[in-house]
Parts: sequence; C-alpha cells; structure tokens
Amino acid sequence: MKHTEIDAIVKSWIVDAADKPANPRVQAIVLRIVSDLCKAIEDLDISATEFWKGLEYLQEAGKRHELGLLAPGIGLERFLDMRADEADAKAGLTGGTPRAIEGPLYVAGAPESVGFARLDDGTEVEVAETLLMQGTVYGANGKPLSNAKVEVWHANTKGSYSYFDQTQSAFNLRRTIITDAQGRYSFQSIMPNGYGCPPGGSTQTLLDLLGRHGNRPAHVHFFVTADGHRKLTTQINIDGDKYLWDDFAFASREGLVPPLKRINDAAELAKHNLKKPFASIDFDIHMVEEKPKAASGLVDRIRAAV
Ligand code: MBD
Ligand code: FE
Repeated sequence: MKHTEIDAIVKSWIVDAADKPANPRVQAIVLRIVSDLCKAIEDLDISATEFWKGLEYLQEAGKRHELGLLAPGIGLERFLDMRADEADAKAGLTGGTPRAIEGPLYVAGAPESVGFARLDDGTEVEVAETLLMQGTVYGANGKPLSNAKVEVWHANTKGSYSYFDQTQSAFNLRRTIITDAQGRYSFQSIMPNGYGCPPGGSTQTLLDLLGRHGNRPAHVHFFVTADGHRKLTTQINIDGDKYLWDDFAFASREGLVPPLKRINDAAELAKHNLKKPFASIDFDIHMVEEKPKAASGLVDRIRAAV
C-alpha cells in the first residue's frame, strides 16, 4: 500500500468513524501514531507473528512495571529533555543547571530536614565509601535561595533503590532537604553504584536483541523546587565511573559531572565525625524563572508515594 492510501484508511478508522464528539488532541495523536505504525508495518513488511510478538512484549513489560524503564532505555525520556532544552533555547532561557531525566525510581514523601540530612541507614557503612555532598541553591537573580526544597535519591552499593528493593529500609537513600538561611544544602550518604536493568526482564531482553548493555553510571537524582522558580529535575554522575559516558538511559551531560574529591585529612575527618577517608562533591544548583514559552518544570506522571 502507498503511504497516501494508508493515511486515508487510518483517517477513516480514527477520525471519520467518530459519531460523537472526540477529544481533538487524543484524536490527532492516535491518528498520527497508528498511521506511522501502519507505514512501518508496510515498509518493513512486519509479519502478523512479529506484530503479535511486539504487542505481547509491551503487555509483558507493562505487567512487570517496566514501561518506565523501557522509555529511557530506548532514548525516549532523553528525547523529551532534548525538546525541553530546545524550547528553552528558543524562549531565550539560559543559565540554569542542566536538566536530566527523572527515571522511574522516585518516591514521594521522603523525610524532610533543614540544611543537612543523613541519607543512608548505616547498613552499608562497612562496605561503602562515605559520600558528603553539598552546595548552594541560587535563584534566577543569582542570589542564594533559602527555603528551597532539594529532594535527593540514589541507589545503594548494589545499584538498587529503596522501596523498589524491599530489602532496604523505608526511604533509605532518599531525603528532602530544605536549604538553610545561606541557601545551602548538604548531606552525608554512601557512594552509590550504577544501576543495571533486571536481567531477564523486558527491558534487558530488548536491549540484548539490540546488542546493548543496560547499565547506568553511578548517579544521584535531584528535584529542586523554590517559590517563583521552575522545578528542576536533574542528576549528577559520579566521575570516573566506567559507564560515565555510556549510560543506557543517555542521561549523562556536560555540567552534571562535578569533581569528586577524596579526603583523608585528620581535621576534616574529625569535623565530620568520620573514621575513614571519604568522598566529597560540591554541586551548586542554579534555578531559573518559569517562562511562558519555555518548557514547564512540572511533569505529571504517576509516582510512587509512601
Ligand atoms: C535508574 O536509576 C534511572 O535513574 C533511570 C533513568 C533508569 C533506570 C534506573
Ligand atoms: Fe537512578
């Protein structure tokens, strides 16, 4: 079939078949996606068996709650970021901390504290390097922002996230830190390890067929919100990680790999009440204003909440 024939027949199914008011946005999107899919079936001569295998794949991925993992794995979540960056550039919005994908592993409702938080529950202190991370949140006017909300979440030494990994304590490695009067946040935690897609799962199965690995470099996620500013979703990567520029989710970005210092100085150890050398990362965060034509910082999606 020619593409013009496909367009006509799909329009007859999706648009002309309507006999009551349609949601025009949904109609336009479904028309486009079904037409494009039919064209792919035609052009690639996708067999009926291949079609049903594809549908079954998505059904199974949904059953396993892996669609939120598949989306970054095939680049779609990164693509949304690229479009948001483009919208910002067009709107003349510059200067903020780069955004980076949220991923599927955020949990709302983490314990809140002002200025400082300890993120880890202590169960991995023996096997993990201690990580201290700190910085200042700056507003659009370049001045430190007190009372900004910094939500942080990251994986443990096995690359697993609490809540999704039920062997971890509630909210392990997840906290909400309110910046102090100087706009500063700081936390003590453990050095995370990179995440790997569950072996045998839907996402890894597809990645295998594509000849790809399913690993992320070690990273720390942030949501930052402050009055009068656009919500920032970002993450930093741990410098030196094997997968630093080979992330299966394509989220590594210039500006989001802060220098990592290894500290062994007795006075510094004493200051933080630590007994062994630790890693320290300084990361300042620059917020921008919410602008009409720029990307919104708010993304409505279902998130776990406790
Ligand atoms: C993660 O930890 C993550 O951040 C993303 C984007 C995908 C899978 C696991
Ligand atoms: Fe993550």
